[in-house]
Amino acid sequence: MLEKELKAWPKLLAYYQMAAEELESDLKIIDMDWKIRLGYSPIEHLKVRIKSIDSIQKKLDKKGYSANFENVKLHVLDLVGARIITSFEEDVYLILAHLQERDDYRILKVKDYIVHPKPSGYRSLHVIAEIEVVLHHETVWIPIEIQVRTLAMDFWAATEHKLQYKYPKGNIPEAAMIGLQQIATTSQKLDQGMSLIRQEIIQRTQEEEQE
Ligand code: 0O2
Repeated sequence: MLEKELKAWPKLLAYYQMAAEELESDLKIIDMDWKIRLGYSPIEHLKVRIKSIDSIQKKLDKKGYSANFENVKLHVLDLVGARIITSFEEDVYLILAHLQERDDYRILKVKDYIVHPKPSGYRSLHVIAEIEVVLHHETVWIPIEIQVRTLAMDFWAATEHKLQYKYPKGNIPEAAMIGLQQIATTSQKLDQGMSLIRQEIIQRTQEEEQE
């Protein structure tokens, strides 16, 4: 049903495609700029995707909306999504600060599941925004979602996501849920440990430079 409607709406889909191109190119440019200027980029790697029709349908079903264009526009704000992976937790917030400074992004909402992890143990920073796409005769703002997280957070999320296929949500045995929460805590400790080591190295290097 939704597939049929979306196929009949190529202009809107084209806007989302353009937004995905713009987003990917912006993020790659930021990454290059950081590397050239500072010798270090907070972006370890990144991926931009357009949500599959199946996935859009599932999201609408989950939220109780019927499958039509209007509901997609209003309620599926992650149709264009980027996932940025960083090495360190501090880098997540460097990326957020950069996005907040830009005029071609309008930040609508920030969901900080790092400070407030989900009950499952999921940690990540979600930035819901609009990206400016400049066309020949008009400028359009398209909704996007950028998920920013460390390698450790991503390891947990990607692996847990795979397990959900084996045990669709709600059916995960309690022991497995507790196990996943414990591993999430371990991944948090990994992040904290790495950040501590990094701070010590930076401090030592600064002290040596002053000597
Ligand atoms: P996909 O394939 O990753 O896109 P929203 O649906 O965004 O309007 P909601 O449901 O509150 O509102 O969204 P939330 O929880 O802020 O963000 C949903 C996305 O976060 C999911 O996207 C996942 O990518 C990720 N996520 C949230 N909770 C978990 C979790 O417990 N485990 C894992 N592995 N990922 C999680 P989608 O749309 O489900 O799928």
